[in-house]
Order: sequence, then structure tokens, then C-alpha cells
Amino acid sequence: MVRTAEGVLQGRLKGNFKQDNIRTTNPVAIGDHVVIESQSEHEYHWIVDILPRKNYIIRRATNLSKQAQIIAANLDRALLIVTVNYPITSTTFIDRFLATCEAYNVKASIIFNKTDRYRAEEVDELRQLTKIYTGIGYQCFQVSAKKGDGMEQLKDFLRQGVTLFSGHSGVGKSTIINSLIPGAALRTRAISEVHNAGVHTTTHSEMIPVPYSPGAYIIDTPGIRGFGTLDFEKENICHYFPEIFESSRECRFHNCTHTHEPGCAVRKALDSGKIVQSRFQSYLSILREDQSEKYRLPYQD
Ligand SMILES: Nc1nc2c(ncn2[C@@H]2O[C@H](COP(=O)(O)OP(=O)(O)OP(=O)(O)O)[C@@H](O)[C@H]2O)c(=O)[nH]1
Ligand SMILES: [Mg+2]
Ligand SMILES: [Zn+2]
Repeated sequence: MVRTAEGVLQGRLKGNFKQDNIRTTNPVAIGDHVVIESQSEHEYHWIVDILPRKNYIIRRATNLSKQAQIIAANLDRALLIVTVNYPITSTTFIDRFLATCEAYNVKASIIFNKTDRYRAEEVDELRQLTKIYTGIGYQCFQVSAKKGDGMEQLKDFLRQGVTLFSGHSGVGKSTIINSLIPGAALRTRAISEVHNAGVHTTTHSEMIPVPYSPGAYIIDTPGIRGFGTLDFEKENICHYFPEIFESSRECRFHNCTHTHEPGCAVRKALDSGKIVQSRFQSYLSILREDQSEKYRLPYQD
């Protein structure tokens, strides 16, 4: 679908498109700006060109796959929707998403949803996670789309530009959008109680205009299970973890990988608790994946 001044039109790709020299499963991504060629004999229009992207979020489509999937392009911000439980979102997953946003210059924030469902220990975890990520500089929202808690603040946050909603299936991406924009009428579905996981209710990404703020859009996307990072240079990985990067300036060696080198300021900061263990583990998981295809860790944990 292509949104134009005249409304939403059907578009079909004409020709082979490849941008930024990457192999992707989707040559045209949601959020792309395209050139269409009108024609009278068909209901659809040809997409004849894709304009250069301001930025994009990309992940490895499946474990061990060489192919990449562009989740969305031309974003002003990305929101990762997280639930402590129902379903569980791991810190590895959160950190891989955030690191990718850093790598591709997209400002990222986190929404913790379903606060109405949390038991005492889950509320504790929610507090801990919020403390970790706000401490690093990521804005965190705590909301209950069901009860409406925290939604006003979120509404304000979405007033400008294009915002991506991403996260596991079943965390409530579509429910949050429906609650913010009643006319969106996105399909939602209960997660499986047996597997505590979503069932991929949203199957296509959709760009929804924000009615209370002309020119603003929200992109709803299908849930993703894992987040494989893509082609990070070993030396650069720590640049995508702001607090690790900050400490790494004091490392004895400028090319320190923070794994075994003497005089490593990152490991020192880890010992003193300035860097959180789970963040460092996520850093290592990307580093190891990058170093050896053979030992690549599964990333849907
Ligand atoms: N208790 C509670 N349930 C919620 C909340 N938000 C969403 N849900 C429920 O969670 C289930 C999944 O919500 P969806 O909005 O379909 O989740 P999604 O993230 O869009 O899932 P996919 O489209 O598969 O990626 C639905 O049954 C919602 O009613 C909330 O704040 N509290
Ligand atoms: Mg959905
Ligand atoms: Zn170091």
C-alpha cells in the first residue's frame, strides 16, 4: 500500500531494488518513500523507485540466516514494547534491539505494558528494568493498555514524526495503538496461556496516521521472536551500548574487547556495579556471534 496526497493506493514493485548493498527479504519496507507510476489499465500502480532511506531498523530474519529483514524505514523513533511476563521479554532481546537502534541512528525508548497483570515479584523486576534502562538514558513508559494507565504521557510522546512499535508477539502493540487511536481497529488476540506467548495476530505492518496530530504516524508490526544483529564490526559493538562505551574510554588498550585484556575499565565498572551484568552479557552475546558463526547463540532466549 502506498499513501499519497490522493489517498492510499495499491502498489507493486517494478524491477529489482537493492539499497545500501544489503540482501533483504523485503526490498521495499514499511516507511519507505517511493515513486509510483500511475496507469489506467490496472487497479494498482507500479513502484518504480525507492528513495534513499534516512535510517532503518534491520534484523537477521531467522537464526543462522544470512538474509536480513528491514523492519521499517525513515523513523523518528522506535518503541520497543516489553512485558515482564505474559509473555516474557528477555534482556538479551531488549539489548539487541536497542543496540541495533544505536547502530542505525534511531532513537529508542521502551514501553513496559500490562502493568495491571504483574504480581509482586514482577513489579520488582519492572522497577529494576526501568531503573537500568532509564539510567542508561532510554526513556521508559509503564502502561496498561487495558486499564488506560500511563497512556496520556504516551499519547504526547507520539505527536511528532514516525514511530515504530516493535516487540514480541502478544505484548500488546496493537492493543496500545487501538487504545490511543480508537479508529485504528487493529486486530488483537489473547496470548496462549499454555505457552505464555503470542500467536502472531498482526501479520502485516501498517502505518497509521495519528488523528490528533496531523503528519504523525505509528507503525504497527508483526511480533518478532528473536533479534539477530547484523554485521557489526567487533570493535564497534561496544559503541552501541552507551554505558559500556562510556567506560571503555578508560581501557588501557583502545581496541580492548573487554573480555580478557589487562587494564580493562569496562570489567572494572562491571565489578563495581556501574555496568549491569545483563547488559554486559548481551554485549558478549553479540560479540561471540560476530566472532564465530559456528558458536552463534540462539537469540530468542
Ligand atoms: N492484562 C492486559 N492485557 C493486555 C494489555 N495490553 C494487551 N493485552 C492483551 O494481550 C493480548 C495480545 O495483544 P495484541 O495487541 O494482540 O499483541 P501484539 O503485540 O499486537 O501481538 P502480535 O500482533 O502478534 O505481534 C490481547 O489479548 C490483549 O487484550 C494490558 O495492558 N493488560
Ligand atoms: Mg499486533
Ligand atoms: Zn576494556
